[in-house]
Amino acid sequence: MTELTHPLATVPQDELVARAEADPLRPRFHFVSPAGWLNDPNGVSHWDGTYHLFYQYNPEGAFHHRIQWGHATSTDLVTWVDQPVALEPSEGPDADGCWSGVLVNDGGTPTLVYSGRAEGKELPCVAVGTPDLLSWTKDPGNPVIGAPPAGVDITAYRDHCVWREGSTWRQLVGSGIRGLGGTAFLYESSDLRSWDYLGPLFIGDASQGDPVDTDWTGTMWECVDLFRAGEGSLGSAPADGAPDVLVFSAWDDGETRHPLYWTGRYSGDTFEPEALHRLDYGGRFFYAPQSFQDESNRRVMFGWMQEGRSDAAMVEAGWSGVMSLPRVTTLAKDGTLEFAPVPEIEKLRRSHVSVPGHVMVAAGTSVETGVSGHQLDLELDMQLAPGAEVRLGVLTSPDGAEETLIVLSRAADGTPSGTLRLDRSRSSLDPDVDGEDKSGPLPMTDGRVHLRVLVDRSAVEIFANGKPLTARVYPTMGGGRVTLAATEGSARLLSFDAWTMAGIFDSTRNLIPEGL
Ligand code: DQQ
Repeated sequence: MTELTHPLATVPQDELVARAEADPLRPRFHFVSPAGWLNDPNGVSHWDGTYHLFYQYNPEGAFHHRIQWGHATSTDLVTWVDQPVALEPSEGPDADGCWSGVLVNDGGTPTLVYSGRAEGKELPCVAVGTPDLLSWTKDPGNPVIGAPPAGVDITAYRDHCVWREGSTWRQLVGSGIRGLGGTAFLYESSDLRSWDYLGPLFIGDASQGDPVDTDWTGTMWECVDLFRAGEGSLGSAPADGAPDVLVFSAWDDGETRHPLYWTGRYSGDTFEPEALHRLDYGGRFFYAPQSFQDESNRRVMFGWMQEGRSDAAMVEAGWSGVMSLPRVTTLAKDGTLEFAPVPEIEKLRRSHVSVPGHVMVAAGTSVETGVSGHQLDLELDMQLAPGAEVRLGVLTSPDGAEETLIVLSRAADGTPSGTLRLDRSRSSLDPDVDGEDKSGPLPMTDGRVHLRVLVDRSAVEIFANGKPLTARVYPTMGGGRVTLAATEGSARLLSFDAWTMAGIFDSTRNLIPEGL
C-alpha cells in the first residue's frame, strides 16, 4: 500500500473498508467503491457480453486526489465484481492523476482515451488493454495531443468522447473559451494517436441566463458525451429524424454545477443546437454522466451521485461518492430524453407489499402504506386532479421529525403540466448537510403520473413520467417509514407496489482489488 501523504489521509488505509462498511448511510444496492473516494463513471461499455464500469477512484481516502481508474465488471448491470485498478498515475503526463475518459474498440484492441494530469493541467492520453480488459499499457507517445488549441484562451481542457465515423476516429475534448462559454473541441485521427484539430464543435454562451439558474451552461463543459438518440450512428443521415444529443456537465471555476444536454444535429464538423434541457432535476447529484450502447442496442447511462455532506464528514466516513443505477435513455415523443432504471435491477426485489389501489386521497388525508425500509423500490401510479399536490414521504422517522418528501403537483388550470419536487428540508437533523430543494417540470396527460422511487439509504433516485431527480440525503434517526398524503386537491391512487431491495456486495471488499 502507498504511504499516507495527503493531509486529508487521516484514516489509515487498512481501516477504510471497515469504516465505510459500518456506515449506515452507505448504499447497499448501488455501486460504490470499496472505500475511499469515487467520482465519475469512465469507460462504460459492454464488451463480449461483459459490462465494464471504470470509475475515478482514490483509495487513499475519501477526498479527490491522485485519481486512479477503479474497475468493476458485471454480466447483468446489477451485481459487480471488483477488478484490479486499471490505470494509476506514473511518471510522465499522468503523474498527478488519470482523469476521466472512455473505452473504444480499436479493431479488437480495447483502448482507453483519458486525461492525464500533471503540473496542474490535463492532456489526452491513450492506453491499450489485454483481451480481458484487465491489464493496461500506456502509450509511450502520451500525451497524444501535446497542448490545447493554440491561440485560444481556455478555462480548462479535459475529458473525452471518441467515436468511429467511416474510416476515421473523431474525438471531442471538453473545454471553455474565456469570455464566451463552454465548448467541445473536435479532432480527427486515423489511429487514435495522431490527431488533427478541426475546431470547436459548438460554443456555449455563458452570458445567457443567470449563473444561479439550473440550466446555466457554465464556463467549461466537463465530460461531453455525443450520441444519436435513435436509429443510425453519428454522422449518418437520420432515418427516423431522431436528434443528436450533446450531453455535458456545466462547470464554473472549480464548481461542479449540473448536467445538461442540447438536442440538435451533428453534421460535418459542427453541432447545430435546437434546444437545451436539464438532464436530471437533482443537478450536481447526477454529475459527469457517461453513456454507451449495449449489445442489445440500449443506450445506458451512469452518473456520479456526489455527496451533500462536508469534506470532513466524508473523510471520517471513510468513503465518498455513489454510482447511479444504470438508466436506459430513450427519446420521448416531445423530443426530450426520458429515463428509467434498467429492468435488470428488479432482480434485487425481495419482500413485496401492495398498497390497495383505486382509493381517493383527498386534501388533508393520508394513506396507510405499511411500507418501511432503507432499501426500497417503490412504484406508484396516480391521477392528480387539477391543482392537486401529493407527498410521498420516505426514510421517515417514527415521530415524523425526519422525512424526505417527494412532492408531485398538477397545475390548477388543468393544463397537462405539473411539478416534481424533492423537499429535503426535514431529511436530516444534521444542520451541516445539503438540504436544498430540487425540482423541475413534470409533463403529464390527464393528471397521470407514473412514479418510481429507489431509496438506498443516503441515495435516492426518482423517476416521474420518465423525468429523473437524483439526490443524496443523510437521515440521523434511522427512520424508514413510507407515508403518502395529499396536501392540496385530490388524487386517485391507481396502484402502489413496494419491494425491499437486496444488497449487491455480501462479503468484505478489498481496497486494492485483486480480481478473481
Ligand atoms: N472529474 C474528473 C475530470 C472531470 C471531472 C477528475 C468531473 O476529468 O472533468 O476526477 O467530475
